[in-house]
Amino acid sequence: MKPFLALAALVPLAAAHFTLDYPATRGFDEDLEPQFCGGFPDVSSTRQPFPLSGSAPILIDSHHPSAQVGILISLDSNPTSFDNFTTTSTGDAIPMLLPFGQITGTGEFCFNVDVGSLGLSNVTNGTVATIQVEFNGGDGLLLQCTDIVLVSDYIVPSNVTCANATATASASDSASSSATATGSMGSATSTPASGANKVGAAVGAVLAVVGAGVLML
Ligand SMILES: *[C@@H]1O[C@H](CO)[C@@H](O)[C@H](O)[C@H]1NC(C)=O
Ligand SMILES: *[C@@H]1O[C@H](CO)[C@@H](O)[C@H](O)[C@H]1NC(C)=O
Ligand SMILES: *[C@@H]1O[C@H](CO)[C@@H](O)[C@H](O)[C@H]1NC(C)=O
Ligand SMILES: *[C@@H]1O[C@H](CO)[C@@H](O)[C@H](O)[C@H]1NC(C)=O
Ligand SMILES: *[C@@H]1O[C@H](CO)[C@@H](O)[C@H](O)[C@H]1NC(C)=O
Ligand SMILES: [Cu+2]
Repeated sequence: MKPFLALAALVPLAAAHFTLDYPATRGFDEDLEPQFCGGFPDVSSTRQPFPLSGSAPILIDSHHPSAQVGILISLDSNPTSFDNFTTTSTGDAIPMLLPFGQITGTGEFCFNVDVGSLGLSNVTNGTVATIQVEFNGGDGLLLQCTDIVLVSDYIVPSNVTCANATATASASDSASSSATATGSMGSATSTPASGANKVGAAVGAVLAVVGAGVLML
């Protein structure tokens, strides 16, 4: 009973976070968002088409006044671990689809990515993939996944608007900042190539923060 009450008390901290809006997320549950694929480990039954090559938008909505954002891609049909987003089944390294960078302001953000630019072998029309967005707005690492099929010359729907919100930082959001978690992601920014280890460290930091919250009551 007591741990349950403690977690309920933490909910206001989690009330901000972020959503993945395009390609559509597997699912969103703000309490599960720190988990692998945002707590939705199962592949979607239908995959969304996504450009095989050329610039393509990924849209998120940030509810934190500033955040670190990085984007990973896995070519496995059913990725089950962060390893599957850093290494192919044949052992080749997968570069980040978008290296970690800083965004400032709340609202919609658009990141232009190009799967073709990664130079991955055997990626052709019809290859399946999963994109995982990593986000840290100061309350720990948060994750969202989307399942796609890569299609030649695919045109993204015209209602997918690639634009960034202007900064509208709110005072209540900044209260959720956690120096510990921000520090972990800060170091990931400078060394994107070792992202997998940093992800583990950041997830550990989140669990430590949650654990501390439980112990305090
Ligand atoms: C996914 O990662 C796990 C280890 O985390 C590994 O056992 C598995 O072989 C990987 N899948 C593929 C298809 O590479
Ligand atoms: C590419 O596909 C070929 C034929 O299916 C296979 O032999 C080869 O191992 C694959 N290469 C990689 C890097 O996956
Ligand atoms: C790519 O695959 C789609 C669906 O399978 C097909 O409709 C399309 O013609 C293919 N495009 C090319 C350039 O092969
Ligand atoms: C675009 O329109 C489709 C329906 O045509 C809708 O399902 C989708 O959510 C819209 N996407 C965005 C980003 O508004
Ligand atoms: C939005 O901001 C991100 C991060 O600064 C940047 O990478 C992206 O190009 C921007 N998108 C647009 C449409 O300006
Ligand atoms: Cu949050």
